[in-house]
Amino acid sequence: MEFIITDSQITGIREKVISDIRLDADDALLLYKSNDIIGIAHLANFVRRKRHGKKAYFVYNQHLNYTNICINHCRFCAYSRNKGQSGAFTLSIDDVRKKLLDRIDEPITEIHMVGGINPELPFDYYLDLLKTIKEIRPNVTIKAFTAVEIDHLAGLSGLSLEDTIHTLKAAGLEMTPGGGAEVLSARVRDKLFPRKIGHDRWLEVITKIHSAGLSANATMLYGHIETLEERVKHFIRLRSLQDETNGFTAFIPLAFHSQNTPMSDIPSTTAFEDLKNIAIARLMLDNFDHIKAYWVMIGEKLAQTALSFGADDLDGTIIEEKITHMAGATSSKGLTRPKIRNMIQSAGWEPVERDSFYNEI
Ligand code: V47
Ligand code: SF4
Repeated sequence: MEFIITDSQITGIREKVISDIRLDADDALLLYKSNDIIGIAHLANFVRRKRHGKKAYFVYNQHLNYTNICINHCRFCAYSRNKGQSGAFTLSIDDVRKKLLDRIDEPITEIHMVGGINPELPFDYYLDLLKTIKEIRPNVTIKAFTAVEIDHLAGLSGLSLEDTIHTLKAAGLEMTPGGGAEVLSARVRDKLFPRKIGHDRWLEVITKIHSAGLSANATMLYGHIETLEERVKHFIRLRSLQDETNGFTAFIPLAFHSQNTPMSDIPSTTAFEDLKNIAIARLMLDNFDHIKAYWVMIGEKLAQTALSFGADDLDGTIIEEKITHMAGATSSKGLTRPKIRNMIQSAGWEPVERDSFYNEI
């Protein structure tokens, strides 16, 4: 395989990638500092093709946000509200039932459900959410509650963290979304999300999720105040945990959208940065099967291009995305199957509809 690398600083990394030698933190920093985007793309695409050939995955999913009332007040969040504030909402179990029934004729295979940390909701509410979804759609996979929510639920349930997770699993939880990781750095947390669990606890909760036999994803919120070194540390922390548990399914980089947040002066990430970040994630996270180009964050056109920069998955149809759109995302709120298939096919890849665990449908 011919690689076109023009930056002599990263030719050593090419040898490592070809020989399947794990990259270290210094390699990742060299890649971040290099402007040889085509060279980096070649390397990431080599790894991506070795794992997945021509396949590019998507899922037919539905997002449910059960509440936006949240006591954490993360500075990057445009979605959350205080109780009583205009726009604040909490879905009743009947509202959830209605949202599910509204789309009952669609071939949805995954429900993605997250919400704010709303102190008024009892533990039983969360169990009822899961049971209601399973009652109405017995065959969907429920991917719900980030490690931040699971930590909060352990506080509510009066049970240990392990028993809380087992109780949620018994009610239908099968997988957790990657959110809440943000950047696994104490410095960034102190500045942006001091009320949310720190990186040690996030990793601990994920370890327990994995050991309960549930799968979890991992995200990274980038493009705010984090340094390149902090991004790299984030990768290394995720990779080390994956070495231990092998419980992560996919990694999803999340580009920060600043509109309607206290950090609205921070400009959007650029296409160059988004693509480079995806490629470096593919190269660093050698023990993750899947890297998602989340079209909601980076737009449909860039997500399509990202399939040649290491990504193998576009996430899903979604229909009603709130978190990023409240922060100014200009992507669609949802995509149809033919649209996603066309995005994949017209970029030269083979569309594969999958379930949450990447079984082909
Ligand atoms: O943790 C919040 C992020 C996350 C903003 O696992 C923002 O398949 C950008 O977990 N700009 C939640 N991002 C979303 C999440 C997710 C999304 C897609 C797929 C999966 C998966 C998981 O949303 C939060 C936070 O990092 N977020 N505000 C914002 N203004
Ligand atoms: Fe709350 Fe999540 Fe928004 Fe933070 S990102 S304020 S935890 S809803």
